[in-house]
Amino acid sequence: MASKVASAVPRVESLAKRGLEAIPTEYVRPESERRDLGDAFEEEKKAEEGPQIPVVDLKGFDSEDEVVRRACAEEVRRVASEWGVMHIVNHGIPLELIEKVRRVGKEFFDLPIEEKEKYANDQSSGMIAGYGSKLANNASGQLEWEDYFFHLIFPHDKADMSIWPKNPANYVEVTKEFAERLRGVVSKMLAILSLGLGLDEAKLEKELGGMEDLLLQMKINYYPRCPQPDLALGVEAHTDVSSLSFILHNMVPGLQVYKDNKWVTAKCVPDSMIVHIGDTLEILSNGNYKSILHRGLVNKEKVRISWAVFCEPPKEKIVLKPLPELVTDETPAKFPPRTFAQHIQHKLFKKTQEDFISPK
Ligand SMILES: O=C(O)CCC(=O)C(=O)O
Ligand SMILES: [Fe+2]
Repeated sequence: MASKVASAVPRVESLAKRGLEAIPTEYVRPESERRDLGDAFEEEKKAEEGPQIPVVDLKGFDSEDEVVRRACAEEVRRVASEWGVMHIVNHGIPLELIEKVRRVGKEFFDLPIEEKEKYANDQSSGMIAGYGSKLANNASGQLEWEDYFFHLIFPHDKADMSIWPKNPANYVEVTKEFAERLRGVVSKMLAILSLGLGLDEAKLEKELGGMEDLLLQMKINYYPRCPQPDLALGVEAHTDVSSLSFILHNMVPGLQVYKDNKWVTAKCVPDSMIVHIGDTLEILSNGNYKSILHRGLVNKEKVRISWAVFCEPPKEKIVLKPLPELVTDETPAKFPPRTFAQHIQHKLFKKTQEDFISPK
């Protein structure tokens, strides 16, 4: 039912704090999706047996030895083609800095909800940066079990610092430093992925807008404990529209990726970051690199926090299409040319059509 209660967006955190035994129906997934949902901790245990998201060591890429560098690029290429997602270790970001990022994010979410509401976004007027929760955007009113904080973190001159959390006091300093260091890792990953496609190392970075135009957007996902984790999702199944996405979390499981017709639960790998190939790189690589479907489970015991950083090309400036070097008679272009904005629109339209054809 469409209503106009735009003022009070329900925060999942406040629902969770009420100690409900049953979650409100808007959070209950449709029957077809519920069949394979479960508590993230139990799913993590079950996952011990099956296939695992590969762990890739980036150390080799810093070597002076060209053979070692190429071997590292080949491993990343293989995993990006077969999985589209990997845990990276030896990524070059100091672990103390990552700990600080985790600390300031947690401290922000530990603030009372009224404090966080001062940063509330206004999705109806297109202001998506800030503190938010999903608004129902389809007929079923389906919602996700999470609140979030979303903001652009790089380049610094494009970031609107007025909306960054002022509490904790070191949030800005820590996040800025993290953004800078992560930007270095983005360049490194793009160089490795370029090499893997037989391209010049600087190619993908340039195609995506380079230092000035490639934007890093951070979304801190806050998933409260959920009394019925087998009925809900923290984040519904999607592929990221970004070029690359980086994910850190507080070592609580939840992420699942869809591989070979099965959901694979990501293990918590110490000192690693998760990297997803997003749609934009799938397009540029003409499908050589895969943007994998993924979702977030919730659990009964522990709050999960994840930090997703999406590396996005500019909305209008660049037309995304398979790189000519990768288009041949045998491998024709798999994707039509689209700007990033058009790609997002196209996905939204497709989703609306699906909801229309099979309302959940
Ligand atoms: O929390 C996670 O691990 C994944 C979140 C995610 O997929 C997203 O924010 O796009
Ligand atoms: Fe995602």
